[in-house]
Amino acid sequence: MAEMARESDVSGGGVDIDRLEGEILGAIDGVSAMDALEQIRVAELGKKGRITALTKSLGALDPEARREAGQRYNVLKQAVAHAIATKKETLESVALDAQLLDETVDVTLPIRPEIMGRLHPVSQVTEELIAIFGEMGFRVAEGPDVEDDFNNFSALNIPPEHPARQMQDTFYLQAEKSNMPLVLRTHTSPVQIRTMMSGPPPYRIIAPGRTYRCDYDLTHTPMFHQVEGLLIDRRTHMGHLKGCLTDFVRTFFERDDIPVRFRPSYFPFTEPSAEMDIGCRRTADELIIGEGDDWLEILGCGMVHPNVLRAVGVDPEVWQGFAFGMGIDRIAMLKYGIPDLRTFFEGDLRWSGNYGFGAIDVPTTYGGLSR
Ligand code: 2NM
Repeated sequence: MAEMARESDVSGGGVDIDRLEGEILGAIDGVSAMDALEQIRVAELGKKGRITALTKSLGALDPEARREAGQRYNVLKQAVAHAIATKKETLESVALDAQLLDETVDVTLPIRPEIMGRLHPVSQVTEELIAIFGEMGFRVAEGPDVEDDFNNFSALNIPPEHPARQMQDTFYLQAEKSNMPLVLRTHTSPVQIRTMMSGPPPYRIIAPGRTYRCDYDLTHTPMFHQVEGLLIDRRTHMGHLKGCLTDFVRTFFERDDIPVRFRPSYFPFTEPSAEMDIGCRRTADELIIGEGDDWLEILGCGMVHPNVLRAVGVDPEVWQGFAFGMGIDRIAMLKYGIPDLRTFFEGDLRWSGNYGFGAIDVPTTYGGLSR
């Protein structure tokens, strides 16, 4: 040790480099804050730092001593730079550990209701529909909001002159390249078309989602939600349709004695077509569902038209079935007593607080749909 010290004494041209190195490394070792470490870096390696000054002083030495001292200073410089870098890493990792410890989230803490988001009634009802029809074997199918004329109209047996195609009812998009007009889907039926074109029967699907029509008043918004269902098999008949939809409304409104009736109707895509009513009672300011001798229209349905099956390449001599459609917003209003449709899309947090649902419990038919 004494030998070494003497030697570096010589190479340092009067400065004890070993002692200096020990002193600096000791200071770095003792540091516990990033700014103190930076101060040391500036004081030693900065433009006016001690080691920088030593290097500058080399010019005054004769060549032999300069070479020897230069090598020693370089070693010193590297040792100090390395010690600083290592210390910096340590400090950063200590800071991260402290931050992680400080920001720990205790997931076992009870929920604070005042900061919990609420599920929109449309989302809640959609989950309920999925639960009910899911239990009957229907799977959820989805498709794009922007559709072409074939999927939204032609394949559904809606002729070119049909009023539904008019500009007043349908949002047409500016055609970009082709002369094929695109539309915002006016119903979710194009999802059924896509499903039938993408694989062979049987089919058992529901398609919930956004739909668009040029309409805005007390009971209509230009964007609204629909669910449609499709069941195609070899021997499906109107009795299946009636049983399926009767079970549905009774489960949905959570009353197993709701009276139902089917009235003849017309849709281009079904034959025969029907509208389903449920029993209700109307008082001055209330609508009670499931009792009384008044009727309330709830959905449209029918046996899928052979022309629709032909359009998607399904043989109507072998396959047949039913389809139905209803407004999700409307059945949400009926079930949960929400008077004004337009409030659905205003994004008012006070409204969500009042009409919204807890986001934790998933509706099931056995666990209670709306509890
Ligand atoms: C309704 C009423 C009756 C319907 C028909 C089809 C398809 F694609 F299979 F032909 N999808 N949805 C349908 C039938 C929809 O909504 C009131």
